[in-house]
Amino acid sequence: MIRRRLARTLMTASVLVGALATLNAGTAQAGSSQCKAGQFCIWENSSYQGMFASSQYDKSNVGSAMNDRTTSFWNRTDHTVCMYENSNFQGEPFACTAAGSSSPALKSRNDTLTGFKHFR
Ligand SMILES: [Ca+2]
Repeated sequence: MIRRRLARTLMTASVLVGALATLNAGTAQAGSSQCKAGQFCIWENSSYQGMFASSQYDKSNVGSAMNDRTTSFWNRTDHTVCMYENSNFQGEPFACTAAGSSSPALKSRNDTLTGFKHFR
């Protein structure tokens, strides 16, 4: 487990710099109001609380700060967004969410999101 986590950390470190350029991340003012129209939004904790990140673009890896921490989400786009357990959209998405859908608490796949992809 520790070894897997370390490998993952090393892997994400290389893409972190690029990811931060377009990923809006922050901890201030938690809550669903953080999520702007047109964005796919994720939070570290249930009920849209804790660390937050959002993007209108595909994210092959959300970065080490948010990797494997997503517990709630809101798809505030007008299209489907799929969530992936692995970086670079490898494997099948573990969930695809319709436009406008949200969840205050992911049940079966809590803390597994690494990337997400927009399907316009
Ligand atoms: Ca979490």
